[in-house]
Amino acid sequence: MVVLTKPALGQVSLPRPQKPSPYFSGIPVIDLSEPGSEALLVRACEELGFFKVTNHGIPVELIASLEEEAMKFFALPQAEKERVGPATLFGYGSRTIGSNGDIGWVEYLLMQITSKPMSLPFLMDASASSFRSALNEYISAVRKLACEVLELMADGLKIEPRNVFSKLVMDEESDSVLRLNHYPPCPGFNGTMTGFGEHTDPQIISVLRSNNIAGLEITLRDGSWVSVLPDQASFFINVGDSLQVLTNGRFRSVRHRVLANGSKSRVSMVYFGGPPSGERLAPLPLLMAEGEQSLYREFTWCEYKRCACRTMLADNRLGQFEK
Ligand code: GA4
Repeated sequence: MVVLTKPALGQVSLPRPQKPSPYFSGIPVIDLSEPGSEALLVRACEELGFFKVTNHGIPVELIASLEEEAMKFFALPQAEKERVGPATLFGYGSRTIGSNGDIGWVEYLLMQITSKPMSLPFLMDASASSFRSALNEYISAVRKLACEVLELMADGLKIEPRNVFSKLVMDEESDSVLRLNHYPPCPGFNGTMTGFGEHTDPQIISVLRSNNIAGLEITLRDGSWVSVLPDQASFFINVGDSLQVLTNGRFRSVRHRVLANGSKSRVSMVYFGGPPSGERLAPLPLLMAEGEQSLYREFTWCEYKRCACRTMLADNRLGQFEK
């Protein structure tokens, strides 16, 4: 009889080292305190599907306190962290991403956001209460920021009501996720390892904040990879697949990846704003020019998520829904 045992995490073969790409100086910067930024923002969504926001109004203390809690968690003994996972979907995960064999030099906590405050039942000790309050405050601030950015997008596209996108992530039933990622240093590598393989985000919008350690790379329209200069004081926004569909391909869901650093820990905190499970996703008629055909067949978010769970990170998931 052949007995198949799951390899211990330490034995998972690691992704091949990669060479970092050149820094790109053209990442659009949207200053939220400047009136009239909506046109710039729309251009950034069309051209790159990615931009940076400054003057976002989220207090540094709030960001620092969640980062500190996350680092405290990742510094726990492995056995303790593993009590919280492995993440079939939610919980703690290390090196394995999703359930179809993707691996990366990363450990993470993946948490579902509901309309109720996070309870973190998996964290039993006293530290759970400070972690919980840092998470809850961070989530409400970052959801508000996502909402503001989505409303500016509607303004820039000159469509009404301006909450046409934001209502999807503000809904009580929104299916949103928070991911805390830790890319530990990889000793012995002068170059870098794949921390999180290339993919697009399935949701509407992703709001990312990282510490000042580089690693995030995005593709430009010609398919070339570029590195993003980290900026711990700002947030980076990704257009997700669902927003690409709602805009009939006008906005671009950005393909991105993370390379782990040879000597320093990178920590990122990402909010993925998704619609309610039963929400039908199709191009907004308001955005279609006369005679314009929809590029996608209609599907629900639940259907798309199920499809995401069956695919590998690098797969072109939207391809299955193109007409
Ligand atoms: C990418 C964006 C989010 O991190 C995530 C990821 C999810 C997971 O980690 O379970 C997925 C990935 C992400 C897309 C394809 C599938 C699902 C891993 C994977 C191989 C939480 C999400 O929603 O989609």
